[in-house]
Amino acid sequence: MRIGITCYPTYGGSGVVATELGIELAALGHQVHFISYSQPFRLNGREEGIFYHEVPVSSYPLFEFPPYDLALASRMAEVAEFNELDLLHVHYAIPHSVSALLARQMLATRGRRLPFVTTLHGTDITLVGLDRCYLPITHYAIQESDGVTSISNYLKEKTIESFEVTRDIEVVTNFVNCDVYAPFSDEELRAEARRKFAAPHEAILMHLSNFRPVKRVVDVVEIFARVVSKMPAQLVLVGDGPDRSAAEWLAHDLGIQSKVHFVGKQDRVNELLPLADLMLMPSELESFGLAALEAMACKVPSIATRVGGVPELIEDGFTGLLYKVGDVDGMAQGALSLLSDKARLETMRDEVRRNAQKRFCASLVVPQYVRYYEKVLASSGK
Ligand code: GMT
Repeated sequence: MRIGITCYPTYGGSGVVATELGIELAALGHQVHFISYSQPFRLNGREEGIFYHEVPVSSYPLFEFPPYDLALASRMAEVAEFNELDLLHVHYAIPHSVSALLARQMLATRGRRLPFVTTLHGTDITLVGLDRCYLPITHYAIQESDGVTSISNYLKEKTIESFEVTRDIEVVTNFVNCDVYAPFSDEELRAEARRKFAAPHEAILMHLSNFRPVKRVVDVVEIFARVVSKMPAQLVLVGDGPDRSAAEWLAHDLGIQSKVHFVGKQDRVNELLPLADLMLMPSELESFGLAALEAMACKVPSIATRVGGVPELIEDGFTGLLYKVGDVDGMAQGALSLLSDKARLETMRDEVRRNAQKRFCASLVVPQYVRYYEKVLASSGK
């Protein structure tokens, strides 16, 4: 198949899923065309079968808000026509599904069919999509998509309930390439690599996100402060975003700044995750929790919140520990209890890796997308 993919190309879970999907599809022999305002950050531009088409957005003094969604629709139609795309797959409903709808209509007037699949990721439904200024158009574009997938059952139900969507939604979960996201094969190498952040007797806690308020990064620092007051430990925060400075201030105020490492945005998080003993994901909401899945594949269990789709990924007590949002005392207690019980931690470490491989491996999930594309193409008469 020749597939066009549109996503937010910078840091964020939906862009990561879209990019990893493109890479996996190309590896299966499909031709993949990314269409967005900049090259997705996990692409290096040399992957076989993958092409990137930039969307230029010109500004003009009259345009206080340059219309990216229109430029995107034009580019989608052009790329689809020049490269004979079979379908478009857009990640994150706003505004990508609306642009795809326009591109489909433009091409229809030229006698070409261009079905599109919209994948719902989370805040496009739970936050942004419920904003009155976006709700009617998001609802319309979801209804009019040729196919709609969501990354968890939670998000599917939420979409049906909040948007009163009446069409079918297929659940295709987030996935991880278990060969790329993997634990160290050698404990000595792991111990050596951990020295970058911690002495041998210290635990490493990690957090990975875009530091938006929904991630509650300040809670991460609060949890760590409670842990480090009881045992030697270091905290590594991967990513960047609006709440970074609040977290930095808190680390300073609590006097633990020398043990808190803000490493910023990283391209190869698969090299950092296996260093951790535990992942902290105290989010206000997660439709799935891709960061926790990536950690699981690297043999790292999460201390997380029981929100959204997280319980579909993490079984409390078995593949991680789940708490109420804001329960920093509980999460710190949970982390301490696991870190001080080596046998229990080891069992859980093995279990999370097994679970990632058994349920969420790219080789299992990506074919679900391919089958879904085939179904959409068949029902749209292509
Ligand atoms: O919250 C983020 O990290 C970004 C956001 C996005 O759309 O880019 O992530 C959402 O999509 C991820 C990939 O499908 C999910 O794993 C995240 O749970 C989801 N985030 C939220 O629901 C807050």
